[in-house]
Amino acid sequence: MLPLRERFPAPAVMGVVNVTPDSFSDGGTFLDPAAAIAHGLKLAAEGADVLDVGGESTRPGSDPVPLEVELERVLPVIDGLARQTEVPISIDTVKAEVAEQAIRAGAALVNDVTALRHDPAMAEVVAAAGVPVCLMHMLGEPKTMQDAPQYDDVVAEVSAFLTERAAFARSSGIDPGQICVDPGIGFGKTIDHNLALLRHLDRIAAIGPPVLVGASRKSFLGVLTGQPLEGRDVATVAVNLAAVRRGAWMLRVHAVRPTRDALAVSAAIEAVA
Ligand code: HH2
Repeated sequence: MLPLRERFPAPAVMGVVNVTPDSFSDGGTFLDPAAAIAHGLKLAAEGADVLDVGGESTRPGSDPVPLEVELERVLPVIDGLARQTEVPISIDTVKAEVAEQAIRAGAALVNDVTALRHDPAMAEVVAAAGVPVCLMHMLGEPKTMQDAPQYDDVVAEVSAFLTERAAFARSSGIDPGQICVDPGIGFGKTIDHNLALLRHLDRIAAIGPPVLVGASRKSFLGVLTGQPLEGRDVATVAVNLAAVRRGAWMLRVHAVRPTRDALAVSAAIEAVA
């Protein structure tokens, strides 16, 4: 399989399709499979390179979702999208069983916010299917991760974690070219931690694997701008342009159009001799 960087040349865009009643930014909006599929097709038409389907919220304070419930939410959406668009589908899950069934239904990437730590069977499922995997940093668990996150040096610690996880993924038989890493903006991080990771994203990129960044509509943008959730897409674009300049490869966003437009303008300027 083509390495991720060649298959999805930077800067690539991942559109979020949350099939949950409680996601922080769009919970409940797309719980009906038909609505979720229609939303995914809209994001594909707007230029998403990947559609990330998730059935379990990982917002701060959220509770885990039982296996059967998660499967019921994501499988019809993945199946429907896979039939109606060529855009590859990613499954956002920490459960090996969900990943396995999602891949059978048409998913082509696994996005694991625990970086293969939650479910001991996950690495094997990914390796056996030969699909790409995203390894994300999270301090603690969603239920408690924002209580009082502390680091001596957040960039160094997140870099060391992602380096170790990428080595673990390789040692589990996952193709090195199919691994990407993610600093996990908002996952056990204060505003200052998020900003430091974005400011020094080049150090995360220097680890080696392509870097995914998921800052879309997150609460630190609300604090910085005073905007409610629905007003954070301009701030999201600003973060994403800064991230791309520092080496981000793929941007995970709820609104694909604004990020695509900003990237087009930025690329046109950079292309001038
Ligand atoms: N953020 C969220 C979920 N999955 N995956 C990666 N790789 N990186 C992220 O930053 C990331 C992620 C949280 O955002 P969202 O899906 O909108 O909310 P929720 O978890 O509440 O469904």
